[in-house]
Amino acid sequence: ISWFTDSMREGRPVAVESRHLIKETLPEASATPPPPKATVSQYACQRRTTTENNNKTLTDAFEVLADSYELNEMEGPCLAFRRAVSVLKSLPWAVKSLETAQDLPCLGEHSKAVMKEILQYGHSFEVEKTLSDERYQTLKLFTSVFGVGPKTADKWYRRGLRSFSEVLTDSSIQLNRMQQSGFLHYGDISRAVSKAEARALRSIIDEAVHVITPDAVLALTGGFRRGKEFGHDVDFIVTTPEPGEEETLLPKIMNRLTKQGILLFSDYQTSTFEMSKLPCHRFEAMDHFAKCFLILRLEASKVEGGLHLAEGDSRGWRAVRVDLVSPPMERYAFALLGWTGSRQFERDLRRFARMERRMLLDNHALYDKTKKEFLAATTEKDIFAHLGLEYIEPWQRNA
Ligand code: DCT
Ligand code: MG
Repeated sequence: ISWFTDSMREGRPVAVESRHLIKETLPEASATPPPPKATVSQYACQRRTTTENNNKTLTDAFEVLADSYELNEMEGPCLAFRRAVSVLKSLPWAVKSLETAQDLPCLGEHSKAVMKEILQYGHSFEVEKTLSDERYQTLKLFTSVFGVGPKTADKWYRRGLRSFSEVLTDSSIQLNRMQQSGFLHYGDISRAVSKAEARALRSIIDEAVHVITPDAVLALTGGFRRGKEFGHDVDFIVTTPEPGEEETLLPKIMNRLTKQGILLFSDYQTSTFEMSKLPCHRFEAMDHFAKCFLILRLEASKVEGGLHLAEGDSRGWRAVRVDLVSPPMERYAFALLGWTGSRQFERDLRRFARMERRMLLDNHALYDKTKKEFLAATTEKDIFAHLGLEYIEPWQRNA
């Protein structure tokens, strides 16, 4: 019948569009078609996931286990729980029983067992155990510091350190510049950034970049572009139509922010991007564009409705994490798609491209392995079209 697409016949679930079937055109044999079941795709890039989460109890629990596996460098089980989380976040309904979750993709034995416990008793023994585990608690605490990753956290833990004060008073520990700033501004940068604060930062960066190049392009990306109310940082893409000029843009912006007295920390990474080195066949955590990781001083007077501060905090300013990335203009669409996220949405876009289309997608380009050529794109819509995917709006990419 007509709503069965090719990939459904092959057993691969795809998002199904409801079509108006004209009765007369249906052949006799299919007079009683099976009820069209709303198939949920195994790929986040074929699902629409808003910020509204109808299964928060379950996803919070799964995220604890995913984080725990990640901290123990067990990639497989970590990814399995991340995928399960993502599927649950996409549902317009709350899972109330195992039966209703039966046909959902990406739910394995383990996640179903945890789900069963939560649905039955309201909590999961394994999740509770993880949350009270000393190693989990300590690694979570240490990795919450800007500049401290799982490796460093584990090193400190194995040295017997359990608290910030123990780390800071241990004379054998040499904190790098990023970690020093991480500790210095810990209170502020572990506090969520509000949408109003993100807007204020946008104005500050916008002013800076346009003083430098009037035809500069600035885009808010990351969680705020996806419509989130709060984020852990604010992500921007800045570029200019003048080829090569984007390479000097970030140092110039940082210079200006320094002169304004609002640059509290910066880690600048020059571009290592070369089109001739593409396509990249192995997975890389970071793209090759010029970028900087900043901590900025944001004044209350710049934020509509005031700063998102703890009660009783009357400093009149706060520190905020800001990331700037500067791709060449002709790579803009790929960078924008990559930096908009979510991480799971990006993972599944790349996986879908590779598994279903024999294409390689990253923040730089899209490569067709069959045609042995790069596919050009000036907008995100072009990239979705090349992949044969329905366009998903940024606010529907909260996978
Ligand atoms: N990203 C990427 N490569 C990385 C890290 C991130 O392409 N190595 C993308 C995916 C999401 C986006 O950049 C922004 O990253 P985050 O700020 O970490 O995520 P977020 O979705 O903006 O979350 P938050 O709201 O907490 O900042
Ligand atoms: Mg972000």
